[in-house]
Amino acid sequence: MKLRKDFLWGGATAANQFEGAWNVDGKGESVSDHCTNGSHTVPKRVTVNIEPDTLYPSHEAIDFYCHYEEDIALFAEMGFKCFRMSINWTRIFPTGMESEPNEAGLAFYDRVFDCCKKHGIEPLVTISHYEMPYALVEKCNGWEGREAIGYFETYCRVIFERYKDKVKYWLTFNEINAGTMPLGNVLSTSTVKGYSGPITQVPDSPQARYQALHHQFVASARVVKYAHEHYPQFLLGNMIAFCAVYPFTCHPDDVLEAQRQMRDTNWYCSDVQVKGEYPYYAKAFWEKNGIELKMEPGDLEVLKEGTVDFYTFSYYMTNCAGVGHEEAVSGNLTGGLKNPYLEASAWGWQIDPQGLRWSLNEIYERYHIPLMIVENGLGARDERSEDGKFHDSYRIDYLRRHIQQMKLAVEEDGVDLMGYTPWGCIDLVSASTGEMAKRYGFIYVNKFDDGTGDLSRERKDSFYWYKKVIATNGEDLD
Ligand code: BGP
Repeated sequence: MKLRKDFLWGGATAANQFEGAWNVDGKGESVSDHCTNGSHTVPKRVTVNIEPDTLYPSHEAIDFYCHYEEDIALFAEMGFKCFRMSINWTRIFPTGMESEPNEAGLAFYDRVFDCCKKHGIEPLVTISHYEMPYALVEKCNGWEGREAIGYFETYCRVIFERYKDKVKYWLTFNEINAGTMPLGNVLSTSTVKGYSGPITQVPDSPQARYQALHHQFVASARVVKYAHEHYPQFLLGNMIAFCAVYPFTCHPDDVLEAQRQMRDTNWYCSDVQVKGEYPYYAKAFWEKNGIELKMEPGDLEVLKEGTVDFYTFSYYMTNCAGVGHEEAVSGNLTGGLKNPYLEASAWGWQIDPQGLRWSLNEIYERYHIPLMIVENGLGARDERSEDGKFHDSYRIDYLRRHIQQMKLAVEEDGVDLMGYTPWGCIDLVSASTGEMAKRYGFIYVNKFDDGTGDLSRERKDSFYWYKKVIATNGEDLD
């Protein structure tokens, strides 16, 4: 077995983290536009009002809005077959509530998709990637309000119809399982009405958050169902921040704790979106946490009818779980216990290539639908070398080891994998910290944490390496 001939090699981005042009051509404000910068040690803040003299990294980001032709040409030079990007809801519906879409916003994505087509690149579009209109935060506390479902459906119907001949692959919500964690309040469920302060200290209401998550499940299922009925050529996927958890030891307490965390953070969401129903332990979970979900007649049916065609996920690290152990580490959305066998990135995310093979098998065994890795990569500081170039051998090493394990999962284990789009293929703003210094790209962008920089683009060593990887369909990883 080999990787598919039409394997979707590419890279991934999100509108709020790279487009900039936050208030241009009729665009409204998204929840991301209300987030300041931060760092590994100082959390970013969300603010009710846009404060003067405060840096909001999404406002300019790396200005893909004006550089898209240059950037897509660079992706094409690397041989990308696929480009994961998101549509900024507020470019299409500035407050989320208009009855007519904003033509200038629609026209922008026409230009982007046309440019992809010119270069033979297939777009993979995330419909909602941490970009809810801020006006909906004010109106209905983000996804807690059931009316958000209808606004989302209107948005989806418009973009489906407009781009039906240009886009085949769609993901409904980025990392929908962020809603299972308090940190998800800001970017994911957007349940931050009236709150200004650090994103780590939002007053958390599990009741509101899980209600919001239920609304996202219903919204996702409704639009998947609608797309299947009207656009049979579309393929729709879910998107999970796969938080792989190992037991810290073989003590049964640790094994059970790891199982609990796998359920609560991963399977709870993907069971709904892939199997079309809440898992059997959901009821006990709600009871234990004092959650009373309000469901309307038809909700459970639509979850059944709107299951996804493929499963996508982000994979950065693994964590350990157990009872009575101490040394903690951070990670993508969730932290955990330090694994003594692994090293971590400068931001404390534990690097575990074999964990990717393990995760691919765990997921495929459970669902048996095609998988796609839509985020993976190393956030690192890049320093210019004396010869003026960026020699990012550490990034190449990280990606090489992950691709090796990904191939083992396909070639030795038989997992059905559609593609691989590493995160931040061009340097962009970090979602968790708002930094530019945490770089993932094959392409360096001259933009810094204080907002300065001329936005010029340069190829790093990893650019040439990844080009060779794609050209050989993953055979040459040297
Ligand atoms: C995921 C998000 C992305 C992205 C990535 C890397 O959670 O889907 O938006 O940012 O993580 O995380 P960070 O930017 O915090 O390093």
